[in-house]
Amino acid sequence: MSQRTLVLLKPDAVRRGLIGEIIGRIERKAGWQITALELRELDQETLELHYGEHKGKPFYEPLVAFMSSGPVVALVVEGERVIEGVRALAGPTDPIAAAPGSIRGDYGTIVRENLIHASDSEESAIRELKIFFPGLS
Ligand code: IDP
Repeated sequence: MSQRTLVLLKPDAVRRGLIGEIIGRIERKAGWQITALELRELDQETLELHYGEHKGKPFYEPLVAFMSSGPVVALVVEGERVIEGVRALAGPTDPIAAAPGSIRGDYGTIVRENLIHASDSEESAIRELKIFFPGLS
């Protein structure tokens, strides 16, 4: 089942020089392809669309401030079961609870600054890809 997912390397990953390390892990999975890639700063409107489901939660405002604190790398990744697969590579939201070997488990300690976003379902992937890569067919 070939799928498409949205991945964001968050500002902490870019600042810490982990772009290559994280993209390398994604590239090394057999058969997955990076089909779009962009370094960009996210404005408030984009973040509100992307994280709208969290609006009103205590972590929302600091999350938006963090996500606009520096550039992110946005990627489209395509391949076999890539939505579930990138979520597995990333690990759970809390990096301390994430297993060593996962991206968050290997490099993170702070829940907010957990290095990577990956769409969590086909529905989210379609919605998020439209926000970040509206030109995709
Ligand atoms: P996910 O990124 O693992 O799918 P979500 O629940 O969708 O997790 O949360 C979005 C992002 O918001 C997380 O990746 C993390 O950066 C931040 N976040 C979530 N929960 C908390 C929290 O309790 N404290 C601080 N930041 C949080």
